[in-house]
Amino acid sequence: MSYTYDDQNIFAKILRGEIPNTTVLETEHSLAFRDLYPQAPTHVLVIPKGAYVSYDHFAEEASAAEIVDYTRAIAEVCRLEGVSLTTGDGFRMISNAGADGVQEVPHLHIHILGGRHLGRMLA
Ligand code: DGP
Repeated sequence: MSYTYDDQNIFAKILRGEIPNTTVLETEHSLAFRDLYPQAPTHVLVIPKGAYVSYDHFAEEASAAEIVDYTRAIAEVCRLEGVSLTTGDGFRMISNAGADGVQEVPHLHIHILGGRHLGRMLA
């Protein structure tokens, strides 16, 4: 079975400039912007510009250049937001996928949360 990508999802529209966003960082292959409904003082979504529905899709099919760019963009956002271990007190990364993961927007995004103690979370 292969991955299915719906190019009418909200983040695809953000990438096409059809919906506004508050950009934190843009790189060649990645975009980071503020979550519309922040759950913490820092709540940034980092997405690849390519059409990937989930992390497993991205990891399997993205180029090495896209993967390096995306990985580094996430770290750079943490630094810029003052939550990295070099600039602050830490952060949490979450990526929901599919129905069981309760993924609302079907374009890969990693949530970066920080700026407060986030409590324990495993469920
Ligand atoms: P998830 O459940 O992991 O798919 O989270 C989707 C997140 O996207 C959720 O935290 C709210 C956020 N979101 C939904 N619509 C928009 C939007 O139009 N703009 C922005 N910036 N964030 C959005």
